[in-house]
Amino acid sequence: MNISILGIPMDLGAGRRGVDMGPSALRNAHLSRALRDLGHRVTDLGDVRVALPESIDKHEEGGLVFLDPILDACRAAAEQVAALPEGTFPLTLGGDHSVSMGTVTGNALRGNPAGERTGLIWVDAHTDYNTPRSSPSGNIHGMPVAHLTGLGDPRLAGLGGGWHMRPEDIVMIGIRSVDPHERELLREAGIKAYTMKDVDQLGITRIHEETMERLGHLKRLHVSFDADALDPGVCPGVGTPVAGGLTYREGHLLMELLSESGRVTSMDIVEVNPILDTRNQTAEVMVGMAASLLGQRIL
Ligand code: NNH
Ligand code: MN
Ligand code: MN
Ligand code: MN
Repeated sequence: MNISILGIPMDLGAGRRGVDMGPSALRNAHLSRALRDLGHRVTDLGDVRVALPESIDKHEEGGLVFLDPILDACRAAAEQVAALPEGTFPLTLGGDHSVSMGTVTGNALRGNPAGERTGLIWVDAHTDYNTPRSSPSGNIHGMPVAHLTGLGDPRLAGLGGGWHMRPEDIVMIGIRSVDPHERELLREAGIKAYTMKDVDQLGITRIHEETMERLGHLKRLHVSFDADALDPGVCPGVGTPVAGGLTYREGHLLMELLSESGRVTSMDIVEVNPILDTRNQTAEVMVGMAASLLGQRIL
């Protein structure tokens, strides 16, 4: 397969600094080499240009922190991804999770004259379904899925022109932290979310089967993998750790099963924060997750 790597070194959407170094940390953990060793052709497109928080005002408007520069970076990411040739697998590196408004939009619109729908598998401790009104923090990384479905601020929700994700095309896995108003919005939208309780009770195998069935009508599937979905013991380098996450093997099993399905067409790795990490462990673990999704097998 042809894989194109694109970094979005942005921490403007998060409450803590440092995820802007995520793409470097992942490259330092030998991302390209790991994928080449699996037989893929890998092109690293470098990074999207992102404003530095030091060089702009931290203005907050309507419950949104750093709206304009985040919009710019998401637009640039969407454009670059949408322009990739068909048959290429885009592997996009955050950055905080607000980058996914750009990457998912770019992937959904890429080479798609027939308007095929795209499914979204959101692997995260959080549901990221806040709007500016429901958000307790104003941090845009807690809002990408809501905006992808058209809720919230019209500028962020308008990144895809008139395009929006359909709530029924979204499945979330690993969930264990949801804000009070966010919970109501999720319920209203009817988004399927597998909590950690579901992971404990059903197991990853069953969750994967149900996910494939639920998204069975879709030809394009995007996996957005927030490093904080994994347990903080496995991935300590994240800004909003929540205890009781996916184990190392649960993460790999999910990626292995998705890989075997042959249906995933793009992926993000986000929220890797090397400042908060231990010897780049989180980046190394996430490189392993990408490798499992892209065909690495034990035997
Ligand atoms: N729900 C919180 C908020 O909206 C935290 C979001 N943090 C994340 N999401 N890391 O994945 O501010
Ligand atoms: Mn997230
Ligand atoms: Mn998260
Ligand atoms: Mn819109």
